[in-house]
Amino acid sequence: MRTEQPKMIYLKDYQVPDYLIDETHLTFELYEDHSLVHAQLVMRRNPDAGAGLPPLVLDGQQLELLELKLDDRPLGAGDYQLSDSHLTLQPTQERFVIDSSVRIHPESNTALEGLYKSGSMFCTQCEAEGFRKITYYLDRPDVMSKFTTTVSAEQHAYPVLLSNGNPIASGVEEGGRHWATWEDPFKKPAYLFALVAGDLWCVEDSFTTMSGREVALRIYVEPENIDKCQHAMDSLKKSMKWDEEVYGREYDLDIFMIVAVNDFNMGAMENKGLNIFNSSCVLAKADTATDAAHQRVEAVVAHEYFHNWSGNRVTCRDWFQLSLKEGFTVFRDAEFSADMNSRTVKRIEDVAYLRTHQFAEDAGPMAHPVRPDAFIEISNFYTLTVYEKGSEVLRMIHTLLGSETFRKGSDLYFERHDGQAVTCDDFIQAMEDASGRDLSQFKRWYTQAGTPRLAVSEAFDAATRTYSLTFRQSCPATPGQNDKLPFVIPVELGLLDAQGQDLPLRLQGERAAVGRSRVLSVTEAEQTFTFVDMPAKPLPSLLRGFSAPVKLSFPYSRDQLMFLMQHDSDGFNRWEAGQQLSVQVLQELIGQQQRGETMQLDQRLVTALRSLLENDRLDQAMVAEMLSLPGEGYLTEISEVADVDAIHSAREFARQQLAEALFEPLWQRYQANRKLSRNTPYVAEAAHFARRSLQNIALSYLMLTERAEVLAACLEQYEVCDNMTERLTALAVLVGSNFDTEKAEALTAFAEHFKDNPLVMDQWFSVQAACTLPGGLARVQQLMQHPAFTLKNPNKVRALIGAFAGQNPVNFHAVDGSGYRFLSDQVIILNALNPQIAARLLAPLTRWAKYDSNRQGLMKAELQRILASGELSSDVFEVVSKSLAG
Ligand code: B3K
Ligand code: ZN
Repeated sequence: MRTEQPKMIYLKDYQVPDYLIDETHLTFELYEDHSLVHAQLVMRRNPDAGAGLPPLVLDGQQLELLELKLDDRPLGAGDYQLSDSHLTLQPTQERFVIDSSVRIHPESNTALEGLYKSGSMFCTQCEAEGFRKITYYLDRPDVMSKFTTTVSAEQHAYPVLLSNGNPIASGVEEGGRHWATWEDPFKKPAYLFALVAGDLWCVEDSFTTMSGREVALRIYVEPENIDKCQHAMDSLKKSMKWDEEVYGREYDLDIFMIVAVNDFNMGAMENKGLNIFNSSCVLAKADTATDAAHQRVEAVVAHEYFHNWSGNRVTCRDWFQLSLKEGFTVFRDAEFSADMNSRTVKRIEDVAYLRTHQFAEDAGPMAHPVRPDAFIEISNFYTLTVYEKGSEVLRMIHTLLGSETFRKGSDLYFERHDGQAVTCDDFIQAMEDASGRDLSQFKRWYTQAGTPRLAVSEAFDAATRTYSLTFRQSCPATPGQNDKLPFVIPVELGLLDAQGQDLPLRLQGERAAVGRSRVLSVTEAEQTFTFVDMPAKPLPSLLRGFSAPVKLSFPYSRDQLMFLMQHDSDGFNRWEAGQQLSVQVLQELIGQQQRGETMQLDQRLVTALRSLLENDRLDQAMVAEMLSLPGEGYLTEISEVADVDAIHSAREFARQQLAEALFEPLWQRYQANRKLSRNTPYVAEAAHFARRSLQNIALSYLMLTERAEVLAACLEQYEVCDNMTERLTALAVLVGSNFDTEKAEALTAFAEHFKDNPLVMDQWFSVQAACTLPGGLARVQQLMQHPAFTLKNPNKVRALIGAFAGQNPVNFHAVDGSGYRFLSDQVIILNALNPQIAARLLAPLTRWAKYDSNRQGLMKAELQRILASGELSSDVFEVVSKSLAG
């Protein structure tokens, strides 16, 4: 907990470090009730920082200084100054060596930052500023050093001792202890440091790189999980190959290790040569992990591996540049997943996520540019904007330049900056140099927050056979930014004729048509593009593949949307047309509900979905995506003032009506797919994901009819299956149903069967937390008493409290404010235990501006209560204070 007032840090204040650390030699002595860290830092004055010898200010928090030497000379208390966060001393020469010894307490570190214990193992998490909780250091990413690390621990309890790089020596000591030394030949910033000590088993494999080097691959887990590593290992090998083929990037050490830990604040961490993962992002096996979990493991393994180049070999100069590595790496992993699975389905999932969650963040009090210009606590800026919008920015560059030129740009970037800590400007410069294009206007995507709106209108002139599209862009004000300049918005589009064929696209002034789907760059506040040779008025298909992260509007009629659903050559836009149709229909129901009228479902939606279900030539995953109505979160995001209850009942009404009207085709598709699933062993591949996704969405509709044969099928699926995807869906739909006896039995049986598997128990908590039946808060409070629940484990907090606040709007937003009060109670407790998790859990309360004035008042009162609750971490303080100011 801080004792100094949290202060804002600004990008404009960046200065190069006064000193550099060429070598870092660390020795850890790990014990049960404390640990000792000895650090030898070989330092020199930074030649780029000016003349003279300013004081050396090292970062350090929660460290007990035992000994300090400068060039082997012990320093006494008068030779340095210590504060809560810094150690300051005066060097006397350009080059010098600092030796320090500190005592730390990993055994009581519940913040899970720095060195801590997860179960019986020691592990680390240093990004962004955790290394300063391990030793006194220049804890900033532009100080890159060569590390050697020696770890010593009791041998029986900690047979495995790991750190970055290659193992170079090991031995045993007297008294049952042993040690190992690791050397990392690559310079790295401290945030990439890692250490692990534990009783771990490992799965081994190897990969031969494109230049013929053999790399040992190891995944370390607790012994009971050794059977759940194969999928991650396969994913790792695919990632290594893909990065060679698509980006020409080869792995650079002789060994690559992944360690799975149960207590972890995020998904995973790309420490050089020693990735540390939340076990939820490594372990996957048919009977315990769903299809979604398998895909997540594949994506996160790839993401962390790709960081070896985009993040580690070339890193960030300062934390404002975070999206340099994160946006780029998310873009890389998204393309990898698209290549490994269904490209269109991956895009649909990512866009649905972006529009629901990132758009909401970008419209709220924590809105910030992809490259923020100020922060109080950097941990709060590992956001959807930095990651997901950052990835969209990279995708737009890729779209504008084309993949070949983009690759030239990335080659130039890696070559030019290998071993350096750089900025987003350096990245753009490489893209400009490789392409010869001027991206200066494009760079506004890095500096202006908020989601741009793009309103499109059309005009057709039969006499001149011309068709014009006019684009008007605008961007709402965000905290600290009122007036925005126009963005460069790449709009991929096609024009459909009456048969649904893409017409050749020739713009006025062009000699010939340029393809049938093309990218226009919208760069002005208002801009018109005129197409010639248009025999009749076409129907536009706009923003194909979601070519820019904007809110596009065009006055489509429902019939036009149905036409696009059937005919658009762009798969993403077929889905998008279905979403827009559903949104129109649902908004009509919401209006009827609010006016107290009887709800009437537009039968065109039934017709459109029926034709999808009856067409067995369509990709089943696409059919499943198109059957999924826009979520309550998305309907909230696009509302001016979200009426939580009307949104919920309108959507449930529509689902119920669809289930009854489409019972026959749903039942047929369900039975056919279920039969195949029953007779096919589980395979984690796209075609199988597709079959199960259609089967499972069909089941979720069918259960709404409460017919006996469906209940029997659901119970049979629950009991007779070899995989968690079928079992968990059956459980989830039972939980959401009114079959109370069957529900209770299934929940009990499930918990009994999986009580020793924490990741499966997380899923058990989540399906109950997300259940929208009345009484949600009471159920969650009851579950918090369950022996498998603990506030100390971030996965449990997310599975139960996070799922309740984030995925159960009708219960969380209960009009008496009980959901808000519950959440803030948990935030106040977690503020002391784990500030990063506490600050993240708060997100739903920061969205108060979306709701009616009664709810706004209740939400703000809870934020006030948190603010007044005592000494706040900088993490929670920043989110709460900005939310109240907004
Ligand atoms: N780079 C890590 C983020 C860790 C942040 C901790 N506050 C995970 C990732 O993006 O790969
Ligand atoms: Zn990352």
